[in-house]
Amino acid sequence: MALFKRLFLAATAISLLLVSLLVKAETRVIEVLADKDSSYRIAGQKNPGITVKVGEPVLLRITAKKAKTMNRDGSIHSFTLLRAKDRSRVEGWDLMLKPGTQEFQLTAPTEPGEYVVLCTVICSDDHESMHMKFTVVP
Ligand SMILES: [Cu+2]
Repeated sequence: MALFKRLFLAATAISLLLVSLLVKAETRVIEVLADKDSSYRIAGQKNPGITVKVGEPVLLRITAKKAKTMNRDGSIHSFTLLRAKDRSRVEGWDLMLKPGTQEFQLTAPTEPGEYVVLCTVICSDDHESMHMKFTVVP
């Protein structure tokens, strides 16, 4: 009986590991640069924007470079997602950025539509212009 239990636990552990590896392999990686001139950049995009599927798992890899000013806690930019229609924040998508590269494992919003990414850190005189389009498709 004890052996059965141990085998069962081992099998459960292995299958959980396999499932998590599969999920990881499927996760799309989105790389963003939060740049020193208070703008978001995405390699290969002139007019940067992000499109995701409803509920899609995404890994955001954000590199932040300091502009002129920063928050007291050391955050130099943020990556904050708002619904375009009412400017309300999307839970779990208010990411404070420290200098360097950080990764965030997130799930796309469950509601399709237009969203806005913006920076909530007063990072320079151009801070107000630090935003980009974010679209959630069904
Ligand atoms: Cu900023």
